[in-house]
Amino acid sequence: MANGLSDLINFKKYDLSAIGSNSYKALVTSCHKQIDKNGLCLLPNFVTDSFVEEVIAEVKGQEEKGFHSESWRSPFGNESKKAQENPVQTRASMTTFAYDLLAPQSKLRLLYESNVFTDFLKEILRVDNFFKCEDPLVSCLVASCKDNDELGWHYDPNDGVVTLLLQKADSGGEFEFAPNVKGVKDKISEKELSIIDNQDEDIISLVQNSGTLSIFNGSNSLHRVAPVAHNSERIVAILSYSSVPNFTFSSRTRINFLGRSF
Ligand SMILES: O=C(O)CCC(=O)C(=O)O
Repeated sequence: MANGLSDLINFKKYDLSAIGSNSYKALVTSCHKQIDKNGLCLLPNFVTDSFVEEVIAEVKGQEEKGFHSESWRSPFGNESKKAQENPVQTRASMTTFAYDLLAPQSKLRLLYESNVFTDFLKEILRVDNFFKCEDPLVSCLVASCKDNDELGWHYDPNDGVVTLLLQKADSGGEFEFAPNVKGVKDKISEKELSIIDNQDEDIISLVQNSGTLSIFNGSNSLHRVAPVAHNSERIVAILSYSSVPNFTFSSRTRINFLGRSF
């Protein structure tokens, strides 16, 4: 598979086939430095131009199969003690395209299914157990935000989220991150409230262009995708992993994300 990977990954910058080489080790070290500093690592131009063009065309070619949803949730997690303390909610509004819409030879599917790529992520995240999911719908989905769509401030239930930006919005749609602000688990801080209110000076607005791979630990860091404005569109692939092999999501999660369970 390593040969085929050069059609997917920009090997000039990120030669994942050279495992064990000095350049590979330097890449891993630089990713660790980024994660240690802010809880996230950005790899610009990670995939080839043809990857981006083909996957966007693939999704655009079946626009009517996308599932648009709008929901409100506690940024702290609906089941958390913090959610009981304060009823504040943030909005998630987007159109999602399920994994089973990707063709067998889709470059996005081939990247997700590549063991070389999974091993690379595992090394960046420094975890012992890291597996791609076996979910036919949610494993690797594409999310489009346009016309005031957004993914409001939230913590993730787990670390190790991986996204690949396919298209940047012309206006809005920035990925914003407030590193390591969770603090005391059961008590909301002024800091968290000022972030959710978009007032905090420690919010980092990240530079992501099409082809940027982002790997982040979002369970301790509030983050969001700001509302997309002026008829533009942001398109991102969201890749899911698990600490156990053969993981599939519940039907409830599938229905929430994609409007169907099979
Ligand atoms: O769409 C993105 O870039 C971020 C996705 C995100 O925040 C998440 O999956 O938790």
